[in-house]
Amino acid sequence: MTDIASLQSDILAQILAAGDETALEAIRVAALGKKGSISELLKMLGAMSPDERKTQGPLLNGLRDCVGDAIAARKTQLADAALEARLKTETVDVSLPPRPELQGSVHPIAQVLDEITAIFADMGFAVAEGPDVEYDDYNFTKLNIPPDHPARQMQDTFYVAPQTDGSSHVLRTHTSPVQVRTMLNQKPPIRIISPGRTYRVDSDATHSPMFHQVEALVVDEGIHLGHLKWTVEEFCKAFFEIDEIELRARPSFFPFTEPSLEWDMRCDRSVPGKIIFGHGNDWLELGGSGLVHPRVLANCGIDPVRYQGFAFGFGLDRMAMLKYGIPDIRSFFESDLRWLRHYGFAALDIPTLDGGLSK
Ligand code: 2NM
Repeated sequence: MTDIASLQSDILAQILAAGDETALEAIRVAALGKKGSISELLKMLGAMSPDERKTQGPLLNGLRDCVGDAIAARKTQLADAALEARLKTETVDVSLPPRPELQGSVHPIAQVLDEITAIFADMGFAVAEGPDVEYDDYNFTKLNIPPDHPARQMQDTFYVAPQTDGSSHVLRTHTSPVQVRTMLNQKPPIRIISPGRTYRVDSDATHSPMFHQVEALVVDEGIHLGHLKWTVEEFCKAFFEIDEIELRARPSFFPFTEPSLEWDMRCDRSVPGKIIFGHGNDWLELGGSGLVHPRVLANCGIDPVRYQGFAFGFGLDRMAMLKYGIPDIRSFFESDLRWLRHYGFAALDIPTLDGGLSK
């Protein structure tokens, strides 16, 4: 007869020593499984005499219950310990800063466009837009550049295949056709800027076949060169973020303006790779301008006796290059992420023009 007390203490010791649920389960099978040590003893009860069964029965049942309870208790203990260990290793530090999300940045051309739009909006200009594929008529003819005019060769043009309706299209070489569309559709007073993509057959470090222009147009009664000069000056002060500037006007020629002027701003280029605006012994070319040619006004349905206009235009890409020190125009369109991170602007930055340069 096996000593029940020593079997019990032996199994209980094993249960306490079990390090995980697998070991505990092996102990359970060895004791209470079909062929387990306790099960085998319980099977022997049937062969005992009634007296023997009376004494052995409660003892063996007690052993079975005691071991069963000990296993259940140890199981809970092991599960609690496992959870405790997981909680210790898998702690969440809620005080950690969030992982930075990958963020895009605003392209310098988009930034400069926002800045320029804000400056002109302050002066009461609306933004006008038009298609990149333009009527030859709007891009050239209405702007006083008839089909055989030599000025057509001034800007090497991308021609689009002739249309079935006989109309001739080009990739617009400037945004002036947007001015034409506006004058055809609106009555003066007109105050608009027309930013957008423009196209010319040209490609080197300072010319891209696709580039961006902004042109401004004002049409009203009594418009003269003084209005033009003031507007160019105010724009330059706001855009380059300086109070004192000196502008120089040079006579020029454009078929669509008379007289025509080109504007330079005083600057300092004595430090290599750097341009200081406002003072110095050099001049920076800004762009062209003039009083809208009376023939252009008439072509667009505006009475040139009653109304006068001024217009000017400049390259958006060139403005971005000057203001933010970007040396090669082609880099704008290469989509190089390192370049975009370097020259890009934080999203949601409102172009207040009080710190763009100090970035
Ligand atoms: C320039 C220079 C001079 C210009 C003229 C017109 C229009 F449609 F009113 F005649 N739009 N833009 C103009 C005049 C543009 O860019 C260098």
